[in-house]
Amino acid sequence: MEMTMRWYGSEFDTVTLKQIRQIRYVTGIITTLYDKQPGEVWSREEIRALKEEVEASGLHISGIESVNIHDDIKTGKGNRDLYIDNYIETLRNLGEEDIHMVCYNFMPVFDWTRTELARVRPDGSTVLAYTQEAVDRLVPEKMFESISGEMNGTVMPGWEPERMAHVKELFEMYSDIDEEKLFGNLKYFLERIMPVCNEYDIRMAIHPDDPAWSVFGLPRIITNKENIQRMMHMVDDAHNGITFCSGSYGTNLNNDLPDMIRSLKGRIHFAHVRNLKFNSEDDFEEATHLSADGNFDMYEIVKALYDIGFEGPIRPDHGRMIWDEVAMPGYGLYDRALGAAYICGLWEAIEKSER
Ligand SMILES: [Mn+2]
Repeated sequence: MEMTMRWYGSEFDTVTLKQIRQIRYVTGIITTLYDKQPGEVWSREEIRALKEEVEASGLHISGIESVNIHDDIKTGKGNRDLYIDNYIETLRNLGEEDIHMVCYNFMPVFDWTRTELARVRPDGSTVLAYTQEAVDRLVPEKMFESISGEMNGTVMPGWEPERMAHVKELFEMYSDIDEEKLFGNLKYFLERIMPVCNEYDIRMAIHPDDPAWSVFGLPRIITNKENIQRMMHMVDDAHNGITFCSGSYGTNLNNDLPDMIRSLKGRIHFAHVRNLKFNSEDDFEEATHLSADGNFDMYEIVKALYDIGFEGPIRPDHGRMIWDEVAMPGYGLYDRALGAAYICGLWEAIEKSER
């Protein structure tokens, strides 16, 4: 594995490449062209400029999170083919620039969903949290308003104000889309992009739905082992793989995370490792990475990745906000650096005990 950190670009991130380099555990950067809208082509020049900036800091790009998918592709409507053509061109340009891993998601309307971005824990740190009760109380169109006040002046991925201004229309677009149709549209998209992925060895890594169940009546398909197996079999190519995000699959306590990892050998191209603490079945908060602080056995998760011979990038996922840092919720420097150190410590211990 390679330890990496997500970085949103110097224009958008409060964390600098210089700071990330000094974590030392981290050698790779997961990044994106953050101001690109879904459906837009990423030019080679833009990709190269980003790459050069990262490399000038002594790091390198280990993958892209994300190249977002236009809603016409997810719904199979309107200009789907045009947007897939654009996506293919972006993949080709990434391949030409020697970038071989792309994370994306196929979630309708909302990317990840949380109901609080700054829940205060007993130690005074703040974390992202979710309660089903709060979601059930909300009108979907007000979702953005309800959380935007806690974004610390940052733009959060998947919650871009431009997109959220059209939430009502987006819901209408998805009104006749059920799980079967969404699976069909994902298959259509994957079949069209696989040739370019094979040509340039680009590993596509779909991010699970977060939380791993339907919210606001919208269909969600990347939620459990059975559905991922279905997705991988329907387009049976090693380049069609997944991002194993413990914090997203883990929202459903029925998901056995180490077992899922073992069953996906060869198809996990990227891993997000993080812990969650459940206060009840539908009230959870993002804990520290430490096993003892949450519900997951982080040793077993990292061990499963080690056992399947995982060689891709891992990143610590959302961290708490600690030490008075002001940053994009979940994406401060300090707690993610602690997370990276913790995961690397587990990895070293496993590696040495297996020798
Ligand atoms: Mn994730």
